[in-house]
Amino acid sequence: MSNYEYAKSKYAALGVDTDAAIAKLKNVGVSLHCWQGDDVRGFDTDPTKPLTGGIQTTGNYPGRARTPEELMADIDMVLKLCPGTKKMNLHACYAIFEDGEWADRDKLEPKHFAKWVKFCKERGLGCDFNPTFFSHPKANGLTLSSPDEEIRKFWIEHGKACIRISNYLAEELGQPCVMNIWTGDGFKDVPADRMGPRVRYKESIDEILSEPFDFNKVKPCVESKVFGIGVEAYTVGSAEFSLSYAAMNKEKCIPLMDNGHYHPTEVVSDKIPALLAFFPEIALHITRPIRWDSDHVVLLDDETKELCKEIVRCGGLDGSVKIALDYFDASINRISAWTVGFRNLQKALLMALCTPDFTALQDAGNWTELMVAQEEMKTMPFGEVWEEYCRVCGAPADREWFDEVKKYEAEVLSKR
Ligand code: RNT
Ligand code: ZN
Repeated sequence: MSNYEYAKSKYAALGVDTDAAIAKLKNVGVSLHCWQGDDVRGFDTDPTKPLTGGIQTTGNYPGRARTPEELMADIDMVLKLCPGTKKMNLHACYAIFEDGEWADRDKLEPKHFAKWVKFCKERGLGCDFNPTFFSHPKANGLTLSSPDEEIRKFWIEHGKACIRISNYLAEELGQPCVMNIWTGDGFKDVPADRMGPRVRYKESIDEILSEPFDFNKVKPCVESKVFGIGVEAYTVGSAEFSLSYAAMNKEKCIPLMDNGHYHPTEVVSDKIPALLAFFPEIALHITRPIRWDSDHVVLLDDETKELCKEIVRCGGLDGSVKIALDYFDASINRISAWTVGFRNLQKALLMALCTPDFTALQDAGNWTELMVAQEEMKTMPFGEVWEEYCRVCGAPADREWFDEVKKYEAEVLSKR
């Protein structure tokens, strides 16, 4: 009996079909964020200028991708090292200009993403998209909530351009494009007017979403955040603001929760069924918050497992939960950061799929046995199932992929 056969029989005794779990997860699309590879720089602004607009990367590990070619080569490594179905996730600042051409954010067109479409088509990937409301001369203060009409209009035009680009991505790649609106709009210290920016933000999103689109193809989201670097006192797109916006505009917009964007003891795992009781679709950014940072590499920690348990338990793998990664670490090998996070999310999803449904124990009020059963799941031979999943997906197992990263670092990254 192989190790996997043994593990399979242990799970089967609990009523879990590990082959079915593997087959199910294999086809679940997870968005891979392009921005881990270059510290959220993109290609449309001066790379020597610091990031602005409520996010920041720290660290200067060598090997940052500086061009579309370098970023695509790095993404190819990650695609190879990770099991499962991937979808690309791009930001508008990753527009690729040709022949010395350049377009400002309000003038971006689908053609500026033609090379990404080619990249995705060649690899059979769908693509999600994000307008970039940061790291730009017009993003030094408020953007969509700005009291300066010229600035606010500029960013509305950017949002509309991004709807058109998202539509292009969806049509070209034959998969819906999740388009996430996040701004770092907010204030470092106690504001005089909390209402004005929120009313303007609401009107701006209304204007962006007035751009015609098919909600079956383009899936606009609004992402909330409780704080950002330099905007510690007040964010315009707070949890209540964003959730209310999505609730009032269900026919054209879905809520996005980033689990790094809440108070430290709040957990997004619990919010998944809360939102799914009202929304047919929700979107997630999976990340790891530590103290004041919201964007550390995803680990196989308790909350990642609980998030995945809720996604699975709530039927989210059938498309109602749009799953994306969102983190960036510039202090370690970036390919490794990407791979560790993606593989951990896959592990947590597979673990959830290999967990029996204990609802009957809960409904019978059998709390003693529920605790025993849930605790005993923690020492099941999951590693064997994970290894089988990697094998079925044609991806390297644990302890096999990191050598490839080291080789790539020596041969490619260290020469940049
Ligand atoms: C920032 C938000 C946002 C960004 C990306 C780059 O706190 O989480 O989603 O990380 O859009
Ligand atoms: Zn996010």
